[in-house]
Amino acid sequence: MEAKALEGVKILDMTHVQSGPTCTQLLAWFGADVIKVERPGVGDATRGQLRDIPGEDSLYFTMLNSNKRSITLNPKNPQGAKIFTKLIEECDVMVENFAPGALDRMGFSWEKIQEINPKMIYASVKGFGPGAYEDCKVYENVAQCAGGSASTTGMLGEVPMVTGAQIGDSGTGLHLALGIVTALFQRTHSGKGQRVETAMQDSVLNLCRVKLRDQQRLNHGPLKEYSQHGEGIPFGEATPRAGNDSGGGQPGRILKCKGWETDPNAYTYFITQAAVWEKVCQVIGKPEWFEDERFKTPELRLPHLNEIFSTIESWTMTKTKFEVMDICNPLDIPVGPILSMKEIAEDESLRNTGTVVEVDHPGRGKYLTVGNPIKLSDSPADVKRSPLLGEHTDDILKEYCKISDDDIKSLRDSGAI
Ligand code: CAO
Repeated sequence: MEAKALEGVKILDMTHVQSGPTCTQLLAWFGADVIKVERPGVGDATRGQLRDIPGEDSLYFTMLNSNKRSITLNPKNPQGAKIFTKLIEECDVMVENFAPGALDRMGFSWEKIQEINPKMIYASVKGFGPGAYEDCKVYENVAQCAGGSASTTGMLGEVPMVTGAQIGDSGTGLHLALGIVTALFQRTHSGKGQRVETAMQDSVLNLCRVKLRDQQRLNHGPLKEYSQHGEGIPFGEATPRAGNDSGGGQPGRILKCKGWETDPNAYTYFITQAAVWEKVCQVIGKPEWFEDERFKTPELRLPHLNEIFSTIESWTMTKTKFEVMDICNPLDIPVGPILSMKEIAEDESLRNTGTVVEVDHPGRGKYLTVGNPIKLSDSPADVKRSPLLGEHTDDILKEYCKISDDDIKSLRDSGAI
């Protein structure tokens, strides 16, 4: 078998729910040995959440815990604490996303972990960084709101909106994974471990930094590329909700396509990129627009975006979203169909690249999951099903702690595993 990029790296995975598991799943795809520590008899709460098949691990769990091994262990039990200490000695990285202080309450503070293993990289996700809210428990949508995303998402004049993309959870998990591999790299020359911390609020803000850009641009005048400017709606003090306006300097909108009356996803995103303006005029049957004084430059077009896009929409409504793609792509006009999750699940090219993968599970049978979106030519990710609760407890205890079958039995009797 080919060696993987992170082969030999041992991860003590204390994560649960989504943010932490996203991170450790990535590390597992890159070849790390990820040992998921779960509470005996209970496990990660998501195993039982949003179940579609009674009694079986939920898709919520199975889609976030591929390629990991599961050990049940209670570090609060005195014998469990000894095993946990041994695992800290043996591993390179420990990852957790418990509520603030939970690991300290288990008796394993950062200071204690460093004492046990000075080379340990200790990585954690919390909702907020140090400050007024550092003790708060945080879920996805709270992070989206506190990170500035919700105030800038949605339609102008309507309520703030959270997005379907899990930028708070999975976004933070991604940031954490980068922090871990960076710390692993630094350890190769420093010889020391370190602490890696990511706050969900910070990660969300990092992903919507263009909105903080616009906040500062507002001090110097209106944001001319926002539709509201063309509509004569004055700006307030803060970056407004931009609807479906394009985030960059090239105006774009979501437009109806053939079938929109019955299909909620019969839409396309259409960008009137300046460089292809002439082609846009031609393709929508308005070649005269190219000479029209009102539309001559991108700047001149800004106050007329409603007229421009409603005319383009009259054209897109005569085509399916895929026909729009087929016609515009060869002309370099940037468009994108609004794909439903059903269409994504059935998309052949996503299957071919391993981005959408079918996996077989002993309890639930076949299910789809999202594979590694980061493709390494020398370290391809083979997606393996998520582990059953405690499936690898005995193996890991023997391998990492050299414990005999008899001792495993007594550990089990004591509730430590
Ligand atoms: N054995 C024994 N006890 C265990 C255990 C194990 N293997 N694993 C966890 N526990 C215990 C913890 O020690 C903790 O106990 P105490 O509260 O008595 O110290 C308890 O389980 C629950 O931990 P929690 O407070 O983290 O869990 P919660 O369900 O109440 O909160 C969440 C969930 C996500 C809000 C919280 O963990 C959090 O804010 N995490 C940080 C931010 C985060 O990652 N949010 C993303 C959520 S979605 O990805």
